[in-house]
Amino acid sequence: DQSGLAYSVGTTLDRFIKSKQSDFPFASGELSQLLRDIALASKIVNRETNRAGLSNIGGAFGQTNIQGEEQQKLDIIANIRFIRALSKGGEVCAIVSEEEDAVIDLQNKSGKYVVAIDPLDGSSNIDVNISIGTIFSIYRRKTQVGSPIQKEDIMQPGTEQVASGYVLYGSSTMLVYTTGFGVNGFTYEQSLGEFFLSHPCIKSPEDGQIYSINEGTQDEWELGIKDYIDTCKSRKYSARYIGSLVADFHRNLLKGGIYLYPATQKNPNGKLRLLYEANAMAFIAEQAGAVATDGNRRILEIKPESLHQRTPLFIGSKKMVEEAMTLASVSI
Ligand code: AHM
Ligand code: MG
Repeated sequence: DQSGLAYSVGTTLDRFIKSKQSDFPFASGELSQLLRDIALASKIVNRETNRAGLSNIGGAFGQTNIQGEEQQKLDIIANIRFIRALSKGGEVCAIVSEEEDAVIDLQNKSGKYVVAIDPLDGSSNIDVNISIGTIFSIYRRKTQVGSPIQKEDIMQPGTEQVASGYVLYGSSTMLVYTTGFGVNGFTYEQSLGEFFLSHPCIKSPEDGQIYSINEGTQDEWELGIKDYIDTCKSRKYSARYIGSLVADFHRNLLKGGIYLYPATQKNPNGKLRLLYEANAMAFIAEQAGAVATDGNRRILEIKPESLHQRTPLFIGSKKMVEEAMTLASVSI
């Protein structure tokens, strides 16, 4: 059921998740609970993000640290908040986080889900009051529930995701997610402390007129990428680059556009991480009718080899990504 339309705009996230449980006839409701846990943690991070500018003013919120410790950075706070929410919920057995070198094994005997998360993406934008985001992927563990976590539970290709999503802390805060039955977006109403369905059944325009790439590295791109960006310019497309994947992706998803992070000298495999950045966005993109590739392969089909593996990423409106890839392959 792709409609989501049986539910009027204004439905709360909780109610929406509950009503969608019938998409999984044999499910026990744990995935629903897990999504609610993530939503709760994102509300806390939203609160911290909103007052980030004040967080270094000692005692402004009665938060003076009695040990005299330095205030923690927002990305660390977000990491702690999400890990806490995911550990307490009981549905998750292991977490992969951008902020942690190793897999976090929660030693949870009943948890059947694995979560990969970038708790606060867009690090260069955190201190300067520009949109940032949280990105998450949810997998079902492959080995038996209750047994020790194995590599195969963690290193799953994106096609195995049971859900993915992002939270955008922007001019308003939004949570967008998919469980493989279309994409729905919810806007946070601060005064009520609730996410409300505001963007049911998001579909990406097939074509668009926005391109998003860090042009400072132009001299390092393969020729085809440069050809494509020159084509965008010849058509007077708009260049838009926030430097927060969530924000750039979200805008392009709604308006039509392409986001590109190719290989560069500094990042020969691209910059973005497969497990907790590219896969989540690729699942959402495909569910909305858009496309995500590393230049050769569908992002979702890449078999991960390491936890923090990077990948080039070309994602967005179908026609734009296809044209970019055609030019890229011509020049090889
Ligand atoms: P981060 O995880 O350190 O925040 O890096 C990921 C971010 C993305 O959100 C963004 O699209 C990209 O890095 C921007 O990179 P650059 O500054 O190289 O253009
Ligand atoms: Mg990141």
